[in-house]
Amino acid sequence: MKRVITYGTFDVLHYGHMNLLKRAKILGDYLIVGLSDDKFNAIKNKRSYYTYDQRKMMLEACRYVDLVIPENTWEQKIEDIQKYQADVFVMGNDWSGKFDYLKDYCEVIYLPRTPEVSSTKIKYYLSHIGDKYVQKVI
Ligand code: C2G
Repeated sequence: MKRVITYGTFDVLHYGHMNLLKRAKILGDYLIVGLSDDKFNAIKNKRSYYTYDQRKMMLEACRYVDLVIPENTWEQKIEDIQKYQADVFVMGNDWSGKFDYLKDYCEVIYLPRTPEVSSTKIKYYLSHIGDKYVQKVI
């Protein structure tokens, strides 16, 4: 069984996330997602709309995801790769090069990010939807 691992916040799930998860799953047979917990989000200067438990529940409902584990630190990836016997580490290419050190432990693949969509854009659009000048920003 080929095991794939990826990490992220996955707040306000959208088709860019699904596109990443789908392509990551296609690279193997089993997909593990390291989901940033609320404290780690603060370290990443991110504020999720949904809590960790809510984001976890939604990822576990996704057909491409086999296991969700908490992401608490930047440093846990090597230990996770060894613990979960991951063969492939996958991230969107906005992270290109940032995790090349993991090549000593598994294959590292950066997939093209889906253009035009992000949780930030969605949250901005929804919070400004009443503004008569807001353009569809997604
Ligand atoms: N992504 C994508 N296309 C988008 C938006 C996101 O391919 N339009 C990908 C990102 O590249 C990432 C994954 O979806 O691989 C999750 O994105 P985020 O939830 O924004 O995660 P991020 O904040 O990048 O956290 O240790 C790694 C970090 O936890 C990554």
